[in-house]
Amino acid sequence: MLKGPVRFVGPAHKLAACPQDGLPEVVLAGRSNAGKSSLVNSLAGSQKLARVSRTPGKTRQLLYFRVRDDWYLTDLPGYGYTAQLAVRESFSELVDSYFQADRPIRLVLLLLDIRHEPSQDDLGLMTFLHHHGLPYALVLTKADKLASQARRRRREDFARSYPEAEIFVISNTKREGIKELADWLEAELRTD
Ligand SMILES: Nc1nc2c(ncn2[C@@H]2O[C@H](COP(=O)(O)OP(=O)(O)OP(=O)(O)O)[C@@H](O)[C@H]2O)c(=O)[nH]1
Ligand SMILES: [Mg+2]
Repeated sequence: MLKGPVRFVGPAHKLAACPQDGLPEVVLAGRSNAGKSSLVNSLAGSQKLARVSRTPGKTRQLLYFRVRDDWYLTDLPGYGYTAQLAVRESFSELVDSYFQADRPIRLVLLLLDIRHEPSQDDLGLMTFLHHHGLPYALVLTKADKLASQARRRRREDFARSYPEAEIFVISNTKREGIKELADWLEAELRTD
């Protein structure tokens, strides 16, 4: 858990509505249903902070959470959930414009379901982040769905494929790996 308090600041449906105070942001990105909003709750130690749903596409705006007065956790809408092209494009435009807007992004956490290979959208985002020099870590979610040996194997697979990336394995439901991730984030964001 982060050394709170973590509080909901508000949604931003367009770039102009994002905070303008220059505080660093840790961004949670990944496909819909990967567990981004659940991770906000896990990190904050509150199951009610960010809305989670069985139905993919729960988060439809950028949601800002402030960690103390120091930095933001930004929960992005997930990609790849809807067949409705118009809806899908307006969300992905928001996410694209967000990443290209020169915001004070300190770190991107790319959430991937540990059971699946990265999608085309995941790979596209990784290429984009790499190209723009934005540091990112891979957070493999839903580890509780695998036995420990399979879990270890998946972690090794990812480490082999992405040798330069920091990798975390977590379960939001079993609250595993959360402390390691929270401690690492606090250390990365420390300014003194
Ligand atoms: N078993 C298991 N289920 C999880 C875990 N994390 C999230 N879930 C479930 O996965 C579903 C989606 O979780 P969300 O946190 O809403 O996913 P999201 O990435 O915010 O999805 P969007 O808002 O659509 O982008 C919910 O039913 C969660 O309860 C996990 O670590 N283990
Ligand atoms: Mg969400």
